[in-house]
Amino acid sequence: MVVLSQPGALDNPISVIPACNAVLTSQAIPVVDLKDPEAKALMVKACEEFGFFKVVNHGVQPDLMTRLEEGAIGFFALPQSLKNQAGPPEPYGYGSKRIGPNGDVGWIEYILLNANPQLSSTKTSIIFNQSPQNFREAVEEYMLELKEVSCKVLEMVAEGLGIEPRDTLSKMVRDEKSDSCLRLNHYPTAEEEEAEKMVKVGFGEHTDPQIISVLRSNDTAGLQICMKDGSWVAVPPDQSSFFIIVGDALQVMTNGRFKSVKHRVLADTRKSRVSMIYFGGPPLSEKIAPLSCLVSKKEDWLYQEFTWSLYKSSAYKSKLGDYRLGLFERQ
Ligand code: GA4
Repeated sequence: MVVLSQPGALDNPISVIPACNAVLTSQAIPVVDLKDPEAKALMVKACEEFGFFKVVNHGVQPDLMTRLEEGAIGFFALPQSLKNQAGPPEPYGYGSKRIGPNGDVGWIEYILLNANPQLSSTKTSIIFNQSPQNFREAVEEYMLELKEVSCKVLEMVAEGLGIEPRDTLSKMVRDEKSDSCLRLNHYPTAEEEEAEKMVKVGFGEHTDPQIISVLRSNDTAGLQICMKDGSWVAVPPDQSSFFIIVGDALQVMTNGRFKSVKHRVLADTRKSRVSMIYFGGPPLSEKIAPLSCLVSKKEDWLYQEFTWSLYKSSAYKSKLGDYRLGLFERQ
């Protein structure tokens, strides 16, 4: 792997990988039609095998996705000095190239928004004050819709696993204190000649700490998921579908039956990529532990119980690629 430094801009360089290294297949990715009578069982199978699947027939209007994408593109097109006023993200707000507080970098700029409007930060207000009103409206509408998609998927998964009541998982995301968030990512194009030969690491490999993430992107490739054997598979973009990502908290609640999938974005620097991800998280005070209906004996628990607040603060002390659940495994 070749690493090019970005003089003056960052303490750490953004990694670049020769494009020819990305020899990957994509046939493996499961697709679940929400209207399919077999959908629940297919979701469970996909979560066990991949921690990842694509959802079609989800009912979210394409127009809402387009409005949000256009709003995001409008914000990212603002002068850098204006965007910087809404950053750095702590953790909410505008960020550029730096991801998280511990030195991770990527070929990316982004907005991170709390889904709970009561917890909106000053930086969030700066974002919306600099954008047309319809951007704020699209964000609010999208968050409501995506909360529903997340809860619907979690209810189907719960039914597929035989968890009762069926809202055991979804109620954490539906809770008014749920610690969910929305991320709008922009992986820009690059001007250098290098762009022809190289792909830059847009977002390095990581798992999502929350229960479930629902990703939608424009039609630019870049997302890759890691298979159980450690190989990487490129996910073909599909702007009309959602991609479901199992998070660490769901791995714990299923006692490891579902694995939070390691994923990354390798940016194609000839075509910009815009993605929007809703992260469904529990309330900060929620206790996360293997569900008793899935593991009856406590001695079979693979993880200790923790509050979401503790896990989140531990995640923010880690580097992006760290295995964060290691600290919470039982001996
Ligand atoms: C990964 C999933 C979400 O994008 C995110 C990220 C967060 C951030 O960018 O602020 C983290 C990362 C994510 C995991 C470990 C910590 C926190 C950056 C980082 C190094 C918003 C989240 O919740 O966790």
